[in-house]
Amino acid sequence: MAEQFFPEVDAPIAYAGIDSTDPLTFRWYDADRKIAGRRMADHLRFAVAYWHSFNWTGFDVFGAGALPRPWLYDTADPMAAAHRKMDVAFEFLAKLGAPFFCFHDRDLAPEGTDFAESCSRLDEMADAAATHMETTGVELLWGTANLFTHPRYAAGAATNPDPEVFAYAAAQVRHCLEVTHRLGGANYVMWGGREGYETLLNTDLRRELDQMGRFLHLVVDHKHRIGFEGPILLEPKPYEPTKHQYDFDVAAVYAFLQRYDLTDDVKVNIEVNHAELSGHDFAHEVDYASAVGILGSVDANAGDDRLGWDVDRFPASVTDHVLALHAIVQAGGFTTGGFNFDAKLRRQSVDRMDLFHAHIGAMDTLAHALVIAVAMLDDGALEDVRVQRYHGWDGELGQAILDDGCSLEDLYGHVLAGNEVDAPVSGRQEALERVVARYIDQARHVGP
Ligand code: XUL
Ligand code: CO
Repeated sequence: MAEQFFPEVDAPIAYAGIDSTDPLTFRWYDADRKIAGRRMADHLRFAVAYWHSFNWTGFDVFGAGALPRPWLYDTADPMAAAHRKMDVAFEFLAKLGAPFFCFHDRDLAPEGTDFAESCSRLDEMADAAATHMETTGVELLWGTANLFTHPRYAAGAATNPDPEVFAYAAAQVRHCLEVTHRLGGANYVMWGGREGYETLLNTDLRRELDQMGRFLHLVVDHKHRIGFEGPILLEPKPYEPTKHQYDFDVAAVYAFLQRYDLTDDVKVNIEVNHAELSGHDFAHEVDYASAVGILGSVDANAGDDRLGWDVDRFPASVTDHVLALHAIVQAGGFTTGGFNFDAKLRRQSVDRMDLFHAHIGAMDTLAHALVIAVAMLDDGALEDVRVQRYHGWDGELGQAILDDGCSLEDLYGHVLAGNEVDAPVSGRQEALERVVARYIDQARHVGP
């Protein structure tokens, strides 16, 4: 075995109960514990993101980073560095006890001097990953092609004005999808970071949308051709890097999928910080996706109340996640999806162990939110109130309105006949906020 990068951790991080003061233990995440009919691990399906954790030095737009990632600084032999990075990544995954990882093609293997070399490098690293996966039992939640870093994609990939760039992106996705398939990936993700525009002055928006629809169809066709069973997931984000991204939010993605007849094969990967950038709560995006049947997976992270950009913090607020967990469990939970930590350390977090503290904390945050959400669902704490609030729709008038035979004329007659509206009923928001607060307080009594 290669030299250990995290010698401080000599066994997988264990659950030690909510009173544990050992920072290298879980206080809420108890992988095998059954809750709402499933193991906690199967509800949450945690994944570590290869890019932020192993492929990022900590640089920001104002300066270089200094995170301890020696393989990123020693560029003499890029493939040796890629293997070293992978050894460390799987050491970390195994010691953390995360069941999944996610990658971009370029995270695993550096781009070569031409496309063929890029492919062979990725194949070599995929073979190495397969061996690591076998040894550790770690699985692949999803793979994705990086269609945004290289300057060739400055004006977009699928939406590029140059069809040669479209072709290049298609070739790259074809290869990455096959690698993802070979590694047993449960999903394939596409984040359209540069699929949008900087200015409408030079943009044919209608044409770009058609190109994106065409691209997605090519990907879906290929997925069927090779027998990849997981869904293709689009990842909504309103802007950054571009001024406007077409996959703005879940609603925009759903409209796009309907227009191009892709709702059978494509779902969404919802990222918390992206939801916030689009002006929504994370729970809104989850609820919307669930309502229209395209909830796929989640990129778990957190924004910052006062910073209007994609800061990708590790999630630390239980309260912020309770409603989203409630919606996910209520929707039947993840099928192929999971919680991928698309989150990065702060630039000053330069101790090796910070990566453990970040992930352990994030896993506990979501496990804690899961426990609260399940308790509320078990008691119908919110659901009973919701059912009651809409009960009129189960009655005679509600059913008649929903019936195709009902006209505006009928309703005019109904009201004219003297059916005045009763006094408005309270929406009870503050009372419900108290209910949620009570479940949060009481979680330590219900477990885990
Ligand atoms: C960027 C982002 C990406 C995608 C995968 O904001 O979230 O890391 O998750 O390309
Ligand atoms: Co993401």
